[in-house]
Amino acid sequence: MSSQSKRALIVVDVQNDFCPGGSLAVARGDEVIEPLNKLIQEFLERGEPVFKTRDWHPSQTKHFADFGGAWPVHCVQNTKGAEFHRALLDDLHIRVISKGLGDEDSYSGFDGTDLALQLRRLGVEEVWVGGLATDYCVKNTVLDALKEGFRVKALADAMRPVELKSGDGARALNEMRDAGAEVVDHTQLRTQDYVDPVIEAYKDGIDLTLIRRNLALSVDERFEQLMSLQQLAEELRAAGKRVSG
Ligand code: VGL
Ligand code: ZN
Repeated sequence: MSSQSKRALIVVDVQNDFCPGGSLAVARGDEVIEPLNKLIQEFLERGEPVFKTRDWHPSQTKHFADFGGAWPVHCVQNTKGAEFHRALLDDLHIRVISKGLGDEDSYSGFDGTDLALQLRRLGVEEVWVGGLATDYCVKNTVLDALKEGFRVKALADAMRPVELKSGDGARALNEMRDAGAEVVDHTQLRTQDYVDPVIEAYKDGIDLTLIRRNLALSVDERFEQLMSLQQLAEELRAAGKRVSG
């Protein structure tokens, strides 16, 4: 049970420019949102870390065709195209990793970022990866995660390829598998069965749903609950004085 390793979810580049209507639109790219939202919610409910990476380019970079690179202008910092798709779940607990800040084609969420450091500090051993695009940023993020020593589940039904050449998506999945990633459909994963080792340690006689609900609260919501408890305590104390006095 508590032999289960600590996990994190990495949602790669689900940004407007990679979705239908964007400047580097991935066919059916928005279809990754539904499965990823489900996973985001499940991870957050259990207090497990969730990361979103974003392609975050300067307006002039050798990554773009205009300056010698391969790609149309996309995901320029602080533009609408660089924003996460509005249907993708947002939450205070989600950590955002910005990448592609320079002139290199840095496709991986680990390239030039502190993602590996953050994962290690959190004690994470296994990462689940999905998003856009299968044959570029997802693939490179998965390969780097393996190089960094993490176990990887590549969420095949929660990613879509650019496919400059047809077949690139399938080839990318094979590369990930050959490098040691477990390629899975998210529906195969029994995420609900996960048992948090901390909860497990206190298990006797506690209400797990209460703890899960509390883990999902924001700091503000927790503060509000604390204040109302304090108020209740004061009222009880005042009532006690009236009775004894
Ligand atoms: C990506 C091409 C260029 C990606 C980023 O997120 O997969 N692809 N920049
Ligand atoms: Zn890019």
